[in-house]
Amino acid sequence: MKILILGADGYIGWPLSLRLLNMGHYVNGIDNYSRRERVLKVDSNSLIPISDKRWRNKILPIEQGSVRFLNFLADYDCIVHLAEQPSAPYSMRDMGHSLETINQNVMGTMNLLWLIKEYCPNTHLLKLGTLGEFGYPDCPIPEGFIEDGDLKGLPFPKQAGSFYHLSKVFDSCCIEFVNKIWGLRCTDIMQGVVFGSKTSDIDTARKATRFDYDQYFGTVINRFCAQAVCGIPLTIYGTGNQVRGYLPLKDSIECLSLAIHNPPKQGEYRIFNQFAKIISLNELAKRVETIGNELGLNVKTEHIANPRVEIDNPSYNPKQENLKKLGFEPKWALNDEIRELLVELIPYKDRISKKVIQPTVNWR
Ligand code: USQ
Repeated sequence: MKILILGADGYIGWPLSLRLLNMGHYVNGIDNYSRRERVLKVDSNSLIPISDKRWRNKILPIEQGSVRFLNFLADYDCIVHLAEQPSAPYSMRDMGHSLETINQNVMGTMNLLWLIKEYCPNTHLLKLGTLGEFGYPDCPIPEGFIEDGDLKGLPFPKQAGSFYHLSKVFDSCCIEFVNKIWGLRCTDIMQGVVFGSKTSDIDTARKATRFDYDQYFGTVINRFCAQAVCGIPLTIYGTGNQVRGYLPLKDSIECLSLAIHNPPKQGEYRIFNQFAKIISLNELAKRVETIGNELGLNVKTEHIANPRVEIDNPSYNPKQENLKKLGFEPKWALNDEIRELLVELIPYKDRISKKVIQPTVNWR
């Protein structure tokens, strides 16, 4: 297959590119390196060092690409769109950062949808959304559409928890709309919180993917593990009863790869709820603490005032059928994943900047 990856330098884009290359596909990547720049701007850096120039081809930010320059899009079987600002706290920092997020994410998606219509209406668009688009309602969350009753077939309500999540909601609405009016074939991935640094394709230090732990770009398990290795109490926000769907990086790559190899039919818009384990923050923190202490670290936990506005919903229940039908099945144990990550991070502990860990962005 010929696959174009937008956001190919990122935490997920890079290992996905490696996987597809290893499978023998023709893979091209586009990235404007905005993630690298944003992390540096908040005085942090990838904890695991990553190489400087990983893509030989021309780096071309989507928003600078005009229709004239992008007619090569017609060559691809699949376009994977990962090129977005991915952080909820970053989007809640102030007006400028919320506008930057909405602008990059929504405009990038809009540009891309028009380009696909113009140049490659048969190409499969695989777009990364987020499970947080649905919020945390007190009922099972279907894969995008209400499954029974009078409202059957209508889109399941979206309840975003940040301007970042709102940008993804708007993306999804646009994709669903262009599917209806132009018949584009799209997969919209509602992905949970990804953690970890390893996939089977990352077999040398040169192939490492970035690993962030700062208050903006580090996801919670990655942050807890970094905090554990450098002796900072794990920062549990609020009660710690918040429940989320998590998946290790290796499952994220596996699922995206399944979606690429099993494209939707022409004119089909499908949604995948992509996660592997549903668990509360307190449970996660307890596991990191226990495993860290077994490894000789002195791990402590701390509940700090929640800077976000969040719901505790212990009955959180997103459904997952579409990926299972394609053969997805998590084959790991959370404790093993946490142990592997802690062991991997220990040698880098002196690279951790303690001043970028505590949250300073308040949702209120
Ligand atoms: N949290 C803590 N302590 C921390 C950091 C986070 O208790 O030090 C809590 C948060 O309050 C939240 C949970 O951990 O309840 C998850 O936070 P997160 O920062 O790991 O994840 P989130 O902001 O929801 O966003 C991440 C990715 C985003 C992706 C999303 C999937 O950054 O790109 O879309 O996970 S989901 O959460 O399902 O919407």
